[in-house]
Amino acid sequence: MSTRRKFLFSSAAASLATLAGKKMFAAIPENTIKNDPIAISTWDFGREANAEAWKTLSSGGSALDAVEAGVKIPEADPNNNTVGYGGFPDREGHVTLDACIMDEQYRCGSVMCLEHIKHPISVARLVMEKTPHVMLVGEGALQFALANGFHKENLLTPESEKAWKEWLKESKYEPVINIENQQHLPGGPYNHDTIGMLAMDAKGQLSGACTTSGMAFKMRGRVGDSPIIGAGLYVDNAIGAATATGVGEEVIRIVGSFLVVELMRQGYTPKAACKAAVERIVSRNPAKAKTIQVGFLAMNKKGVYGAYALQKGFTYSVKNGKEEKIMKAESKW
Ligand code: SD4
Repeated sequence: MSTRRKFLFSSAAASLATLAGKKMFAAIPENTIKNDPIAISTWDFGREANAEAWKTLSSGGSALDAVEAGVKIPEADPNNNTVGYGGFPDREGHVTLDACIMDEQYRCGSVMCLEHIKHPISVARLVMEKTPHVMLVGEGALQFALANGFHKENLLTPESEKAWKEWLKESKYEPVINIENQQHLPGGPYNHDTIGMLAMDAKGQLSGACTTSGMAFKMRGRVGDSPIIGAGLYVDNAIGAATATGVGEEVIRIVGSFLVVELMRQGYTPKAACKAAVERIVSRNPAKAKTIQVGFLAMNKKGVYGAYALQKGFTYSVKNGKEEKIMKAESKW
């Protein structure tokens, strides 16, 4: 190619890139911190989980170990009514837990509708590491956990049981927007929600974990997005990672976390990708989208992160070598 042709070619390419950039990234300020490692988690209670993950990340440990250790904090917290021990039960009084984990090699593991085990995330990790499978559910997941040294525990705390019995009086089954940040619900000063955590370690490797007791007082056997790879969590070490919180059915319908990662692959910033996924939910059923909450949280391979939700009130927690903070996500409404 002649020098002049080369010049014209590269100018045209640059203009196109600028145009594409304008279209995709316009007016979306990004929260950018580029010093690895980093842990980000859904909701304000992600702060304690991030702090635990940070012990691993700051000592040169892997993102996989960090996310597992991190989400075990809310799993063990009896005052957190939407994750692990102390989680609100299903409508028949059973606490059933869902969790999944994914690492930088596209390895993943998941448990669904697991009862009596306080740390479903660790069982999910064992499914990933010890079996040729991705998912184990219900009785089979419990059997696998018990065979691998986990112990049966009663996960229904007196507070959760009281809340369930209160709920039974009306048996109103309806997701409540931002239930996780409402202060006056039974069971504690804050009624929290699913934790999804994404981390990048000192080697720049990404991993993620997601764990929940699901929607409060759900139908027996109901499973949401959280333990479904691609819906509640997805990690592509070449591109980035994403996780979701809120009404799982709407996240599953659009394969939300995978969608966010694929949009980042196309060049969207994490926040723009989360926003586009939220818009996808709105486009499917605008009337319904107004009545529910869904939030996405994402991080790309450079440690740039962002979030977006349907409704106001979605918060997320960030921890890196420089700072620890809780952010308010922007929202559609
Ligand atoms: C689910 N996404 O089971 C989870 C739970 C949740 O607000 O985040 N609820 O659908």
